[in-house]
Amino acid sequence: MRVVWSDLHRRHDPPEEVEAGERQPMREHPGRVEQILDALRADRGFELVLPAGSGRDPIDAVHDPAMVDYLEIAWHEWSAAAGRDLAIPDVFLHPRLHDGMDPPSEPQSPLGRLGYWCFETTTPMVEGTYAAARAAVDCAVTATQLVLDGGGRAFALCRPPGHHAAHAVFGGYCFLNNAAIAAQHASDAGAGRVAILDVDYHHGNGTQQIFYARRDVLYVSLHGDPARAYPYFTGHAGERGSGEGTGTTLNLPLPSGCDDTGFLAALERGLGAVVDHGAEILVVSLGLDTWRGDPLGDLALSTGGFADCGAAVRSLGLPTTVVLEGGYAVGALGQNVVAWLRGLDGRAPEHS
Ligand code: SP5
Ligand code: ZN
Repeated sequence: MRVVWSDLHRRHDPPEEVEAGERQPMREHPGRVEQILDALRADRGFELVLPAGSGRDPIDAVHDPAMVDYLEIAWHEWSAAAGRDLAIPDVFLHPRLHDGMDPPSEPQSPLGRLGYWCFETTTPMVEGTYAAARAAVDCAVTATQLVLDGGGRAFALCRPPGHHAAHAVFGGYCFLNNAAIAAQHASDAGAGRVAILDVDYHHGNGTQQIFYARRDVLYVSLHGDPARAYPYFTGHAGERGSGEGTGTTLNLPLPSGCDDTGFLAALERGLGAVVDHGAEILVVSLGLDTWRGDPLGDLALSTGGFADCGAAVRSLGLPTTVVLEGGYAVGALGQNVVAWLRGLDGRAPEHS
């Protein structure tokens, strides 16, 4: 299987994030990709390739171009105004702020502008953040193009991740929605009906929103129930899509402690929806933060469970692009990615 990666991810390396009101070391850091690369190389079953530059068009096809323009200059503008080099918003555009008044417009202040486009505090920007985010998109688009050209499967080793980035707002460690851009790229290339399967621990609010009213793109997500899990505001079972897209969003919220058996049962439901949709191509948002030792999650999947998940997705027989999302237990991240991808590749687990 081919793996598309870029070392430009290293340029996004903020030292800290603000989680639950505390500064702490950034969980979404370059070591994640280094660990995965080591495991992929050791396996010898993967061919590492670099991305082609895909330009702005596939990005502007899913995001507000004004947000992308902003991301390009955000760090420079904010850091100059704030006199600091780690850009984290301290004010946010809340939807009720303008109740009973004219709708908001983009603020003129650089300090206000960051909170207009970003929705939370765990998504700091540094000077190289935009370059890294663009390279992650290039990885996703290149991997999808490999799948469109040759069938089969490819893995986009994207960092920063993408599924929390919505049409016109970013957050959740995400700036540009790699998986949504991949899915739209496939659709624009004439691939037909597209399905996105999101197995990250967190609900992919951005991906859901981008395709919420679309009938041709199915979004299926397995995740920690938003009653207890970030991003809290989306991912309830009752969210099913809107307008002609009603029924092409499927949320499968999971209880704390959900193990391999419970997750695989929900995955079978999700795969059934992919089949019923008549999908001709699949994009997987692969988060490994469902692992039992992950510091951000509370599910209980094992490494062997990941192999079973990959094998279950393989059984669909669809051309498939797998896009990396979360996973923060860095010591186990490489083995977990390899297990999942070996399952997708139809290869036996490493130690059995
Ligand atoms: C791509 C991805 O996995 N993004 C996740 C972003 C989560 N950032 C905020 C997490 C805040 C929740 N804190 C719960 C702590 C549990 N120990
Ligand atoms: Zn996640």
